[in-house]
Amino acid sequence: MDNHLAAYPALAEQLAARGVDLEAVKASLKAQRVETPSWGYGDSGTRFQTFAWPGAARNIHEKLADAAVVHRLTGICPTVAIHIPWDRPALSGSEGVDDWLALKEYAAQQGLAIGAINPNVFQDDVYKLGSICHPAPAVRRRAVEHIRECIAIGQTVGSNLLSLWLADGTNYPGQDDLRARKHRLLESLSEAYRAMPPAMRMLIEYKPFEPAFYHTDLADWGMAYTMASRLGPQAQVLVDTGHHAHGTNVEHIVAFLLDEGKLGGFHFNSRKYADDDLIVGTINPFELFLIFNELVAAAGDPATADCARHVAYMIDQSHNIEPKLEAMVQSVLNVQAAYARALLVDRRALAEAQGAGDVLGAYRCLADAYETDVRPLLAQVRLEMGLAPDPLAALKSSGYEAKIAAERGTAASGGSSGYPG
Ligand code: RM4
Ligand code: MN
Ligand code: MN
Repeated sequence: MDNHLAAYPALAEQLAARGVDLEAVKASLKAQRVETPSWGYGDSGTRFQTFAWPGAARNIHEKLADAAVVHRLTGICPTVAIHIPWDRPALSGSEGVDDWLALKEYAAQQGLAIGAINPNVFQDDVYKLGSICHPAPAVRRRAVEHIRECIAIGQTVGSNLLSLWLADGTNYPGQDDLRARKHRLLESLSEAYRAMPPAMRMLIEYKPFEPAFYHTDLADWGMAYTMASRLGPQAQVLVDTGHHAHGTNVEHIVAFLLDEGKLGGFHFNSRKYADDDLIVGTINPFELFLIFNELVAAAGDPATADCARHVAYMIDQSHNIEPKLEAMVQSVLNVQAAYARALLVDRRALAEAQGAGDVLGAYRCLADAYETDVRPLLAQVRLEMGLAPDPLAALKSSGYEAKIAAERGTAASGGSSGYPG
């Protein structure tokens, strides 16, 4: 029997003694959803090199097939975010046309649905000085048209999420007029916003630097929030956990946005230095727990429950030196563990300690939950969901990785860098 599963009865007894409603906790864990990104299944690299991985997915069909394996193992990853044009169906078929409806059907056959649509307005030569903030109207038009195409693709594939990240910014003081760029940004976003159907949400991502090094047009959550507020209720902020200056209190941003009804979603990943896109929860598991602590608290508060319920949880990672499937499953397990721990916080005791000014008593409410070994609980949840208690072991014993390595082979390493798709 699985070791963690064997430890469940003792943990259940301990948690029940702490007053935890185990059935409610397990129900929440079963209802959790995490979206995986198509680009996490393919080869990707740093600025310096892309190392080819045996069997790495080469097109959207292979990416979806791999994502389906992750969903079958974890039970909580039924949707996949796509990047346009990296995931154009035409790039995998011989017909050379994009049949998005067929792609939707292919995903459904795999037990999946297409999730967030990510326009790519950063990989064309014309975008050297920006996309929707570019000084030339013709370039802005091209970028807006691409975003509008992505909205239409979303409608065809049944996705209600438009996830926007811009590489716009400047490298040198004086290079462009900062306020003029802000006006172009709002004008372009407004056009895209008006093109969205009523059920679609625009998630606006921010990032302090890179690829631009002097200023970024959407540098932080306040700027993304301002744009989202100006646009209207269908626009919200996307928090990529790797997109902050060092020392930033990300859970505070999360709490603030939840309270304003403007937290739209996450891009989960870990970072040590910059936008490292490492496996979520590997570098900073306590921060991830504190983020989930805010989400669980907001879900339990009638004033914020609606916003909390609609938050889109997405992984945004690039796996440069690690096995893609194993990395994705590990990411999902880390997100689950953070959520499970946050569900164990004794909120009544926490509120009492806060009200009484018991500074360290309040801290210990969080520490007690964080230090609980939730692996037996998660193994039990998987058992109850009809899954293997250890998804990583199940992946290894399935032989899937060896099978795709044999079938797909290894891409020729050409010294390319960045995201070849
Ligand atoms: C950016 C950002 C976006 C992602 C691109 C590839 O840094 O995180 O979300 O789509 O990278
Ligand atoms: Mn991101
Ligand atoms: Mn990023």
